[in-house]
Amino acid sequence: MFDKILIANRGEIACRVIETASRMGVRTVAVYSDADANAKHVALADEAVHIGPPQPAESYLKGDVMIAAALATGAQAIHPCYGFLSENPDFVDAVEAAGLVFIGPSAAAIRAMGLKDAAKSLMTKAGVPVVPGYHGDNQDPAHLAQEAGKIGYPVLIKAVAGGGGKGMRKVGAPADFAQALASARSEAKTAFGNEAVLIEKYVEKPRHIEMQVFGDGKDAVHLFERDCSLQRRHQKVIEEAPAPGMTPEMRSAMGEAAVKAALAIGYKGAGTIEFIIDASDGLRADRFWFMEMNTRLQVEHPVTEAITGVDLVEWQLRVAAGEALPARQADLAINGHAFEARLYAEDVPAGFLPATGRLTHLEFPAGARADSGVRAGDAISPFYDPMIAKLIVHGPTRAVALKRLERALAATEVAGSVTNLAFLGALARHEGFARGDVDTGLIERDLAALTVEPEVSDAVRAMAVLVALGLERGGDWSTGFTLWEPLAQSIVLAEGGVEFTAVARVLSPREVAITIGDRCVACRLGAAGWSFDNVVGPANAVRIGQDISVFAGHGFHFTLADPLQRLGDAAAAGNVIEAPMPGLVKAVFVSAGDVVKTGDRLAILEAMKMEHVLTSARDGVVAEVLVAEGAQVEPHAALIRLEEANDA
Ligand code: MV4
Repeated sequence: MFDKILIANRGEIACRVIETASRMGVRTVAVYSDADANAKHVALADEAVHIGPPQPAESYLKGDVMIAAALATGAQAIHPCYGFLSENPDFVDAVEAAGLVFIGPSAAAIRAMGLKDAAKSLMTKAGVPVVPGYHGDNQDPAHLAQEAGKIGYPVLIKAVAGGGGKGMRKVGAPADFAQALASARSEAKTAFGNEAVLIEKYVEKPRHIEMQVFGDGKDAVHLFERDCSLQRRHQKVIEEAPAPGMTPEMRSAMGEAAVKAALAIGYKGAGTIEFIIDASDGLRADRFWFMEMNTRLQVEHPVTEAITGVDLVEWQLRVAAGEALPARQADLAINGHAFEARLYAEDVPAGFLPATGRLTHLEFPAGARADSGVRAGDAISPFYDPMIAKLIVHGPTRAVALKRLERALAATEVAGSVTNLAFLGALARHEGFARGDVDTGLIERDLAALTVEPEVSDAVRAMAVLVALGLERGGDWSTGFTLWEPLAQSIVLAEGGVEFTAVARVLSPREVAITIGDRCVACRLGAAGWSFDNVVGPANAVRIGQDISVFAGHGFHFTLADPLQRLGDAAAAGNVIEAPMPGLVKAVFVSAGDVVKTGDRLAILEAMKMEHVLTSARDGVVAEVLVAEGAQVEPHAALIRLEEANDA
């Protein structure tokens, strides 16, 4: 086994690989860009090497820099994880030329699967079913149109260098073929610098089922299937293993085909054979076809680990270190059912836009595996994939595992960025999904229902008010509980930019009546936490600065609006003179209507035993004096508001 390996990646997958390596006694070297100097993967590794600026092209995609870092630290092997350099055969060649081990397949295996047309020909020869179609060299439009006619419409035009649906066009009738071909070609040329296409029979109601394979260069096994049909715009959302509705016959036919595919290229390491399934008539052993092979560990590998008990990263290290396959096919079996949900920092109502932000609060539930590359306090950077975590659950049956997924999602707490948690929760409760009726069109068909924003209840609002008042654990009348006077307090909270006012009347340390609009919520603190109108309410809530998050199945986020603070925010525009620190207003020299010039004395603030003279930063007219002499003020409190001389 290796003494030390370098992990040429970041985020959750770098953390995942480091964990297994450490468990096996293998020392780890992390690499990091400027954006990742304090990242979790760096903290987990035994040592770390800085590799460049945040842009991936300048850091995580630099093969020569990775190799130099491995040589400098005495690492014997490089683990590429997924993405970045993981499927770059030139990198594999360079790693080997430097006398290092690439933890993954050979460059030749990666090249053999790199182009769709060549891969399809190879698979056909190996006896693996491929989608009926044309994948020859003749790219003449008339010839392609003729081939499309032979295949029978509808057909799908695909870029041979394609991926992620780019350069793909469905054509329903011969009359539309020429135009679709031209547009697929130009998209492929732009995206991949290769305009060659192939034509396939269009598969109706497709399901995406992939087989996990593992080889040692001589022999290969499969570790059953994963169903990744729940996708949105080619982004997987929830994956599971095994596939719902899979029959033993179809599983062994697909497993056999996947092993044939791996053996055909002398495969070494973890790989995935993607199949497309025509599910228009259920799962049938004669309706699956090879799509492509991913020559790396996949994002969704944990569902396979959950049902087989195999640590795929351990297998990767052992095979790369020269060991034979750790198990034979007959040793492998499926235990129960597993789901993985991908938790993203993204703005679902805005059309699933990637989001950024600092995660002020992050809690995962016990009872689920959470693979995450971030901790509370870490930022989601705009430079990388905005995935926060993968939540993986396992159960004896699909129904039990799905319930566990639903509960795990409801108990996941994130503050500081918007997330897709509510969307994942809606999917976990989707009836068709619960029936196992999955196909790649499910999300798009039901998008409106799946993206309905969760309603904010009065209980959730009342909880936010309690947190704003510092009452989440009840009031303590003996030590500095400040609500004696007044016993009623008015609080302004903003909810998605819309403000509401709540009046809280503290009746006792454990009883508060909160009025929001024309409703009154009776809040009572008992052994199980706060109840609202006698219903036990949200489990948890946190306040970080002015931001309050209440967790009640989803995160609901509020901002505490301090009227002085709101005025203070205008200071950036130069209109408001703020208190630079907490203090006592000793004197105010101006009143509304006074004309002031740059440098004029406006007020004196006494703070930290010193007097601070506040002067005007510009010429103007005093619009408003917001404090009186003798007032105690908070930092950033607005003291005086100016306006332009000619505004008045
Ligand atoms: C197909 C297909 C229907 N018929 N091929 C999309 C990305 C690429 N990996 C393969 N894709 C498809 N190929 C034929 N002959 C439908 C898709 C497809 C799809 C496949 C898997 C998962 C999600 C998908 C979403 C839309 C279309």
